[in-house]
Amino acid sequence: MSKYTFPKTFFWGTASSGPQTEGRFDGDGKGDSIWDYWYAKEPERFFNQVGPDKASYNYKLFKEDVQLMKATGHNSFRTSIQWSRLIPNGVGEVNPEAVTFYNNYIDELITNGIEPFINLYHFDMPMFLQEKGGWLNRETVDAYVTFAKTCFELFGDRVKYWFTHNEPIVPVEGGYLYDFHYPNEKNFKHAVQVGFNETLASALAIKAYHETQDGKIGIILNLTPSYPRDENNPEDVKAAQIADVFFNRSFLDPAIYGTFPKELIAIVKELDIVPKHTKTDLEIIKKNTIDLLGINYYQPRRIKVKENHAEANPQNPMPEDYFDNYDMPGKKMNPYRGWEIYEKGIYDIMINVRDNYGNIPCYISENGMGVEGEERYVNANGQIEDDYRIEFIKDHLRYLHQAIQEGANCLGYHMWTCMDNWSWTNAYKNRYGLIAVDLDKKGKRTIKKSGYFFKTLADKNGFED
Ligand code: BGP
Repeated sequence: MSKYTFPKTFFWGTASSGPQTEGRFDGDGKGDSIWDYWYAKEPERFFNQVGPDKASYNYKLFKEDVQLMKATGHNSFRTSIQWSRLIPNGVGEVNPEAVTFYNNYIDELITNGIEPFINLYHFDMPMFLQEKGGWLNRETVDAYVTFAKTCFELFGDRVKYWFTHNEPIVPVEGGYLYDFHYPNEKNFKHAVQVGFNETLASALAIKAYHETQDGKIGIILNLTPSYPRDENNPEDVKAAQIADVFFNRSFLDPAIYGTFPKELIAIVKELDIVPKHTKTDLEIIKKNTIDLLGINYYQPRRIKVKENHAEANPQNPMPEDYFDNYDMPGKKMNPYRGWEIYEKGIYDIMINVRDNYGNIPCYISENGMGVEGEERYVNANGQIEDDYRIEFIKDHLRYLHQAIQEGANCLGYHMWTCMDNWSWTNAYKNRYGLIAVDLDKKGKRTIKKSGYFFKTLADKNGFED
């Protein structure tokens, strides 16, 4: 029998976000985000045409939710403050209903012994700012910094773990390269500008935080280890390194070292798509780096040298002009999400951070498995028996444990997610929660088998098998 015990004070919990859980209700004063706008405009882009309007009713049910977090072993929990809820137009008036809601939610968590981790931006641009260009517009950076400062002033006395962004590469990919977020552009130049402005906004928020507050501030990145098809083929290896630069190091390097990878700089120069910036911007990015790294891990990236040149269009360059994705035979898949499951990736990320990023304090800020049709696993007592999720957790934790044994500075493990929630255009297709949400019964909650497993895991600070 093997025993996996994690460090004392390890963070056990889950992550979620405001737009995916809260919902919108009469009198709450929330303004439109890009999601409210896009859903109203093109509901058919969302699975079963379900929008973000009710989400998981967390705005109404947060007290019950905190009790359920306790029942499932949480000592910490992440959510995000919706910018368009706190400041409905993105700039200007603060919404008093939002202040009351977030104060009550944060206080409820703390009273129940759950450390709140708060993220500032989770894909949810206020529509008012998007109309003026969103992250393409430098004014959005200033508006974001004001939003961040407002959050620190209002909640910083109690919240000691802050994050500037969740997965900042995703708005770049979804909104400006691959058409899965509003504004659905395919424009590499814009994509690069958006990424740069997000990085600058993050550094400015970190600066403001360190000047006035005493907790920790970081960023949450979805790291997708980039594996070459053939490790002995230098061309495959080079292609995998370029994919790593685009999708991981583009945010990881500035977050930790305050600089952009030289390979990335060379490519944007070659393509003449260097983002607009000043010398001062670069100094700000250089000086204001993170205290703590959140790592979301779902899937690796398999890469081979570019073989298919036919699709490249010089008028409209794309990252894929530099590599091909490799469909590795025999890989283990989550068929519902279409993502590969590769447990050792979590270990490889940790070792990379240990060896190449100064072993900065980090934690797993998301890891999880979205499954469609979980109703078929309901037992006679109404509980979903999601043994596949329990196996998924254990399979990843064994590798995480090994990395910690080998010196990785990992402070915790958060699952995605607590309650089943609204997954952007996938809406409620794939369920990720430790707790089921019945949308036909106004969000009625039922703890899944994995929720009870997680409670034991957290109580014992590990598991045996
Ligand atoms: C991450 C996001 C989450 C969440 C999760 C699951 O990328 O931070 O917001 O949604 O992935 O992915 P999806 O909802 O696309 O299935």
